[in-house]
Amino acid sequence: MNNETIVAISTAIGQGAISIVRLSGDQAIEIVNKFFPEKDLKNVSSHTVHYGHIVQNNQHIDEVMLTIFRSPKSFTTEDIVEINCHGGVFVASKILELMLEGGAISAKPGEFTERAFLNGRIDLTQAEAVMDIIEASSDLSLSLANKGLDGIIYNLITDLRSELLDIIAQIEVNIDYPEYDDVEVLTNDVLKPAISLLVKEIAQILEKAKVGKVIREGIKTAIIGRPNVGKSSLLNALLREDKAIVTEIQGTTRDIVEGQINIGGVILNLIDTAGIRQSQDKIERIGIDKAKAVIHDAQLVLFVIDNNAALTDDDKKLLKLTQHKKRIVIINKSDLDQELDVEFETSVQVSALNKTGIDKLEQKIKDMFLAGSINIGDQTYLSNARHIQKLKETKKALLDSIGSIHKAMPVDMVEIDLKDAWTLLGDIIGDNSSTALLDELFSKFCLGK
Ligand SMILES: Nc1nc2c(ncn2[C@@H]2O[C@H](COP(=O)(O)OP(=O)(O)OP(=O)(O)O)[C@@H](O)[C@H]2O)c(=O)[nH]1
Ligand SMILES: [Mg+2]
Repeated sequence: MNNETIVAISTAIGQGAISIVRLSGDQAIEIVNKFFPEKDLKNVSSHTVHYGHIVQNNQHIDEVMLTIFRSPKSFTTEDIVEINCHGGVFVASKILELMLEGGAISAKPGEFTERAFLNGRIDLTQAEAVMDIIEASSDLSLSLANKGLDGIIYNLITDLRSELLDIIAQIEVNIDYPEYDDVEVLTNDVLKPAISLLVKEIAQILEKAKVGKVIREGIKTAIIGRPNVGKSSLLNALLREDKAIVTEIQGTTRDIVEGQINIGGVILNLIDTAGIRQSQDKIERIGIDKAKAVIHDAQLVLFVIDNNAALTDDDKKLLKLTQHKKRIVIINKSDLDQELDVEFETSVQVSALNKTGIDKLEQKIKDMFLAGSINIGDQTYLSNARHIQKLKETKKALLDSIGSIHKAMPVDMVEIDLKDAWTLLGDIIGDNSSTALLDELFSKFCLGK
C-alpha cells in the first residue's frame, strides 16, 4: 500500500472545454479541501459531485466541479478526487501546482492504473487493456481492448493455470505418498495426456492470436512494382484520396508515401514505394533502396504489374525478390488491352484509374488475414505481444516437460518445467508469488485424496 497522495492532469494538455486534475491517496480529500472553502469535503459521501471554486489567498483560481470517490470504491481503491476545471493549460497547471503545495506528489505515468493493480482491483492484463483502449484505432481493436478490461484474458489464463495446477497437484501427491501410485503409470498414463492437452489448447490460442495481433496493430502493406505500373494510383484508389503524385513519367515516386485504410475493422498501413529498376539517378536510387527495405519489413506485399505489357525482366526480378512474402499480384490497367503473357495464383484484376476491382482486392486481403472467420462474440484473441511471448514460453516449458517424460526422467524433473510454465502464466496476469501457488495447491489437496 502506498500512503502518498498522487496528483496529475488526466486530460491531454492543450486548450479544451474541460481539464481534469485527479488525486488519489489517503490525503486526496483533505488536500483539495484546503483550496475549496465553500464546502467541507471531509464528510461528503462517496460518488458525489460538488460545485464551487478553487481558491488561493481569497482569490478565485477557477470555478470547478469536484467528484469524490471514497476508498475502496474507486479506480485505484484509494480516495480519489477529480477536479473538473476549465480547459486552459495555465489554469489546469495552476490547480496542479496548488495540490502539490497542499501535500500531493506528482504521479508517474500510469501510476493510477499501477495502483489499481497493486491494490488488487485489476490484474495486469486489465491494466494493459486500459492502455489498449486509449490506443485503439478501429472498432475491432477497441472491442478487443474492452474484452481485456472485462477480464477475458485474465479468465483465459486463469483457466489454463488451474488445469496446470491439477497436473502439478497429481505430482505433489505422488511425491508425498510414493507408495500410492506407480510413477511410470502416473507419468505416462496421467501426466502426459494432461500436459499434451494443455499444449494443444495453448497452440490454439496462439494460432488465434495471429488474428488478434492483426486487429491490434494493423497490417504493414507494401505496394511494390517497376516504374509506371500504377502503384501510386492504386494507393490513391485504396485511400479514396489523391495523396500520392501520379504522372506518366517513370520514376515519379521517390520517397515513400503512407496511408491507412480500415477494411471491415482491419487496419491496413499502406506504403507506396518508388518503382524498382536500375537507375542512374541518385535520388531515385535512394528511393529504390528504401523500397527494398520496405519489402523486408512488410507483412503483405501488393505486387503491381501492368496488364497492358508483357512481363519484363524488372517484373521477373521483383517477383523473385518478393517470392517468400505474403503476396497478392495486382494486374493493373485492366481497362486496357491484355498484353500480359503469364498467369498468377493469387491475383486480382483492377483498374486503379477507373477504381474497379478495388473491393475484390479488399475482400481478398480480409480473407487472407482473418481467414474469413472472426467471431466477435468469442473474442478470446490474445493481441498483446507480451502475453503472446509469455504464452509461447509456457508452451515450450510444457513441451520440455513432455520431453523429460519421454526420457524417463524422475517425476520431480518433470515438475520443474511445469512450475516454470505456472510462473510464466502468472507473469501474464501479474500474479507470481509462490505462496499463492502453495495456498492453491493446499486447497486442491483438501478436495482430493
Ligand atoms: N489506363 C490506365 N492507366 C493507369 C492505371 N493506373 C495508373 N495508370 C496510369 O499510369 C501512369 C503511372 O501511374 P502511377 O500511379 O504514377 O505509377 P507508379 O507505379 O506509381 O509509378 P512510379 O512512381 O514512377 O514508380 C499514370 O499516367 C497513370 O494515370 C489504370 O488502371 N489504367
Ligand atoms: Mg508512384
